[in-house]
Amino acid sequence: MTDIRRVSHCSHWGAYTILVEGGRIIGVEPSKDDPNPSPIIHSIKEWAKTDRRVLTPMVRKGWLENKNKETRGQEEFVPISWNEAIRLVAGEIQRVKSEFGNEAIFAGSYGWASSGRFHHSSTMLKRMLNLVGGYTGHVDTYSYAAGPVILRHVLGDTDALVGKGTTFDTVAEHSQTLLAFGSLSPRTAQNEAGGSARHSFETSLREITAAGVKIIHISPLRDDIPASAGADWWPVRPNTDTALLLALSCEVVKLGRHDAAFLRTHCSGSEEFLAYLSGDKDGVEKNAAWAAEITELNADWILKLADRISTTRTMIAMSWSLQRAHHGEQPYWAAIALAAICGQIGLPGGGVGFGYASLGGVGGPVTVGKNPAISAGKNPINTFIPCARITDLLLKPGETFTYEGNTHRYPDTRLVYWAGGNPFHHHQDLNRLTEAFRRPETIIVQDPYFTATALHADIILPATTSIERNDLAANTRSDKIIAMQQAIPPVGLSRSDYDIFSDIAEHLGVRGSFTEGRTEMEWLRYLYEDARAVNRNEHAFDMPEFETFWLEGSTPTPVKTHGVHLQAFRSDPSGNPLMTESKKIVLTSRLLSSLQYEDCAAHPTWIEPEEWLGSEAVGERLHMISNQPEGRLHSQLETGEASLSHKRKGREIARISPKDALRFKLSQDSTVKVWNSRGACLVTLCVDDAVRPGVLVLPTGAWLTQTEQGNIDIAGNPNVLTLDIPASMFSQGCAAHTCLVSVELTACPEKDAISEYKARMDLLGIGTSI
Ligand SMILES: Nc1nc2c(c(=O)[nH]1)N[C@H]1C(S)=C(S)[C@@H](COP(=O)(O)OP(=O)(O)OC[C@H]3O[C@@H](n4cnc5c(=O)[nH]c(N)nc54)[C@H](O)[C@@H]3O)O[C@H]1N2
Ligand SMILES: Nc1nc2c(c(=O)[nH]1)N[C@H]1C(S)=C(S)[C@@H](COP(=O)(O)OP(=O)(O)OC[C@H]3O[C@@H](n4cnc5c(=O)[nH]c(N)nc54)[C@H](O)[C@@H]3O)O[C@H]1N2
Ligand SMILES: [Mo]
Repeated sequence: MTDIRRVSHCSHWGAYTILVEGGRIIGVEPSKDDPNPSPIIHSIKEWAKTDRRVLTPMVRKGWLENKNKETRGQEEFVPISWNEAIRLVAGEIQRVKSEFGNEAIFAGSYGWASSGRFHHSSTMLKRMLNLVGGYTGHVDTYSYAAGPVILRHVLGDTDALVGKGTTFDTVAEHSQTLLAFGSLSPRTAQNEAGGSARHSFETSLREITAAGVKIIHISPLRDDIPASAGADWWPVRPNTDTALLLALSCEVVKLGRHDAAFLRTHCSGSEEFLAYLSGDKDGVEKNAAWAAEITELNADWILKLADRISTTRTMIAMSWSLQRAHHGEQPYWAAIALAAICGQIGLPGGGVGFGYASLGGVGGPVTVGKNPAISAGKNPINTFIPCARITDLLLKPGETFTYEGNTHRYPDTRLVYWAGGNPFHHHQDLNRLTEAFRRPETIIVQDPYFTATALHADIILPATTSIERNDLAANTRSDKIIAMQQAIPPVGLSRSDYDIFSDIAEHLGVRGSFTEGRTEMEWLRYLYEDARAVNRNEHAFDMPEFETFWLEGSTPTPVKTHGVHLQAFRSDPSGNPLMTESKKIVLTSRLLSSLQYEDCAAHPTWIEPEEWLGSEAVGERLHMISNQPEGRLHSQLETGEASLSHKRKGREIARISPKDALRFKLSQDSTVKVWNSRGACLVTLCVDDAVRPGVLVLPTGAWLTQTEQGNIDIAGNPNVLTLDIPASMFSQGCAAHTCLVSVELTACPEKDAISEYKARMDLLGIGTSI
C-alpha cells in the first residue's frame, strides 16, 4: 500500500495541493475553489531538483583569499560550513557598521521571494538589521513608482492603484464604456503578491462583456486582452498614450461636454490645464489631429471616442506598465484629468483605476481585515534610494538625487545583502549593473538558486524554497489565508530564511529580540491568532482556531465588494477632503510648478520619451516591450515546465509583426540578435500579427547567460538592452518600457542557454559538493 500525503500549499501563482509519496512530489493538484488555476503550479516540482539550486553555503575564492573585487562574477566558489558562513556574514555586518556606519549597508533587497508572510526573506533581513542599527533601504517598487508618486500628489493616496478603488463588479453593473490602456490579461492576473486562492479575473471579464460594456483596448499588443472580450483594438505607438488622453480631453471640451461645475468644486488648477489643451499656453491645440500624428491612431476614431466617453458612463483602466516608462507619471495624470473633465470621478462605473489584472486581485474584492505577516520593525536610520536607482547608488556615492521634490544623497555602500530578489533579472541595463556590482567590498546573496545575482556575490547562503518549510500565504487582495505546509525536507544543506537570520542575529547579540523566543510553528500560530483576534473584534468576522485552519488548509477573511473610487469625496468634497495640496483633485500642481522640472511639468503634459518610434533618431529600430512572462513569475522557475513551454531552442521567444519580419527579412523560428548601444541578446523569433508594426515583444525573466567574448546574452534577457534612466526627477521610477532596439539574423550557437548555464555552474564549483 502506498501512502500519498496531500499537502496544502500556495505560491504567488495560486493555491494548490502537493501530492507526496515516499518523500517525493508525485503531482500537483489545483485548488478545487479555483476557476482558472495557473499552469505555473506544476512547475514547482522543479524546486525539488538539485540542478540549479545552491546546495551548501559558498564563498568566492578571491574574496576569501584577499577580498579581491575585480573577479566578481567570473570566479570560482568554494563550499564552506554553515558555522563558517554565519560567522563571516555576521563579521562583515559588524565590520562595516563600525567602520562606516549602518548607512553603508544596502539591504533594500527588492524582490518577490516566496508568498509566505512569515519566511519573507527581505522583511526578515530588515528585521534583523533594524535590531543592530539599521540599513539603507528603498522606497516604491519596480512594479510601480512613477504611478504612486504622482497619485499621492494628484489624488492624495494610492487607492486607485493598489486595488482599493472601483471593483470589477461595479464596472459590470454600471459602466457603458471601458477604455483599457495596456493589458487586461489572464497572463498577468495569474500572479498576486502573497498568492490568492481563486483566480477570478476571467470570470469578472466575462461578466463585464456579458453586461454589454463596450471595450476599447489601447495597446501595442492585440492579445493584451482575451479575444473573447470583443474589444476594439487601437494599436497605439508605445509611450504615446498621454497624447491620446490629452486629445480626448481637448475634444470633449471643444464639444462643450466638459463638466465645468465638477472642475470648479472638485479640482484645482483646471484653468491652466485647459489653457494647455486649447493651445493658449504654447500655441499648439492638443486636438485629435495632433494626437493622431504622435500616436499613429486615426483622428476620426479619436473624435468619435471623445463623443462616446462624454455621453456614456466610462471607466478608464490603465495597467501599471504604462508608468514603467520615461515620463510614466504623465499617462496616469492625463487619465485622471480626462475622467475629471468628463465629471465622472466618484460615480459608479465612471472615473479611473490603475493596475486592473496587472495582479490577479486588482479589481476583485478588497480585504478589509487583518492578514498575518512578520514585522520588519523600525529602521533607526533614514537613508534610502528610489527602488530603481540601485546602479546609481553603487556608482555615485556622495552624489545627490531628487525624489518627490526633495534632494537626497547616495550613501557610500560597502556591503550589499540581497535576500529574495534577483536584480540581475529585474534591473535595467545589466551591463551597467555589472560594473556597479564590482564596487562594494562585500556582496551577500541569500537565495535557493544560483541566480545571475548569486554569480556576482562573495558569499552565497542557500535558502529553502517554501515547500521545504511551513508558512502562511495571505495578501490584501485575497479572500483567504492559506496554509503553506512543508512537503519535502530541505534540498542539500539549505536552511529556512528564519533559521539563517536567527543564527546571524545570535552572532550579532540580538537573537532573543529577533526570534522573540518562538519556533517556526509558534510564529505561525501567533501571527494567525493575532489576525484572527483583530478580525473577530474589529470586523465581527469569525475564523477557526489555528489547529483547525492548519488541518483544513485555508480560511476565508473579511472582504468588501462593489467599490466605487472617491464616492464619498464626490458627494461631499469639503467633508471628505483629499490629502493633496488643494484638498481637491490636482490638475495643475503648485509643487511641480515651483520645481520647474523639464521631465515632470506642472500639469499633465506630452513630453517625448528618450527613445520612441516618433523620434528623429529612430532609424531602423523597433520599440521593445519587455512585458511579464506568461509561463513563470519573473525569473522564478525558469526551467519549470510552464516556463519552458514558452521558450524555443532553449531561449526566449521575441515577437514582431509580419510587416517587420518582411522589412528585416526574418522568418518564424529564426535565431535573431537583438541589440543596441547598451547590450545584445539572442532570441527565437515568432512572427505574429497580434503585435503592432514597429514593436518587438520580449518578456522578462530569462536567466542571464552571457558569452565570454562579446557580452551577448544567449538566453534572451531584455534587461541587457533596457535604459537605466528614471521615469523623471520627481519619481525616479523604473522606465523599462522605453527602449529602442535593432534586430538581425544570426547563426545559432551550438549550445542552448539552459544547458550552458548549468555547465557554467559546474565550472564555478556550484552544486557539485556538499
Ligand atoms: N525590462 C523589464 N524589467 C522588469 C520589469 C519589466 O516590466 N520590464 N518588471 C519589473 C517588476 S514589475 C518586478 S516586480 C521585478 C521582479 O524582480 P524580482 O522580484 O527580483 O524577480 P524574481 O525572479 O521574482 O526574484 C525573486 C528571487 O527570490 C528567490 N526566492 C524565492 N523564494 C525565496 C525564499 O523563500 N527565500 C529566499 N531567500 N529567496 C527566495 C528566487 O529564487 C528569485 O531569485 O522585475 C522588474 N523588471
Ligand atoms: N505570468 C506572470 N504574471 C505576472 C508577473 C510575471 O512575472 N509573470 N509579474 C507580476 C508583477 S510583479 C507585476 S508588477 C505585474 C505587471 O503588470 P503590467 O505592468 O500590467 O504587465 P506588463 O506585462 O509589463 O505590461 C502589460 C502590457 O502593457 C503594454 N504596454 C507596454 N507599454 C505600453 C504603452 O506605452 N502603452 C500602452 N497602451 N500599452 C503598453 C504591453 O503590451 C504589455 O503587454 O504583472 C504581474 N503578473
Ligand atoms: Mo512587479
